[in-house]
Amino acid sequence: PQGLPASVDPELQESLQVLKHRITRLEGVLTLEGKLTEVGEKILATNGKEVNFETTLKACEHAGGSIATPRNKEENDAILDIVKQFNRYAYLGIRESDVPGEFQYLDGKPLNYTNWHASEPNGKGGENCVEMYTDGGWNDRKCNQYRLTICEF
Ligand code: 291
Ligand code: CA
Repeated sequence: PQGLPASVDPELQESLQVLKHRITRLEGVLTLEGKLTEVGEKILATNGKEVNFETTLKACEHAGGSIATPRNKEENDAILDIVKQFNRYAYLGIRESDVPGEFQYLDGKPLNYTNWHASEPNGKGGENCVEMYTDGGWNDRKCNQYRLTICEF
């Protein structure tokens, strides 16, 4: 019925519908339990643990995802909801580049959305990671702090 060529086997189509329905129900249950937040095509999740930046990267990768990276206001707000629920700052998937004071995504691409807290970033090369405050603002910060793990999938 949706997005599939008419040539696809009707029984296969029916199976897909059933699977989609079951996934939607699972997402509902996990959202209700506060274990999952959906924002656009992205799923955000936390394990409630506070670890340093490197450990956050590994935990998210191990789970099959990556560290939460807000790419627009909607995503920033969704991450903020989790930060506020746990009342803990969280590291984001953003790092300082080779140019002190310039930050980039983990793949090296330039940021196309920012939400720096007033007078941030101020580390001038000495604070290479970025944390989200409980008001959603960003602060460059050393990478060795214990911060709430939030992953995206
Ligand atoms: C101040 C601001 C932030 C900065 C932070 C850290 C604290 O926030 O200047 O921009 O990232 O200090 O330098 O690091 C230590 N060692 O205290 C206040 C929040 C703690
Ligand atoms: Ca700072």
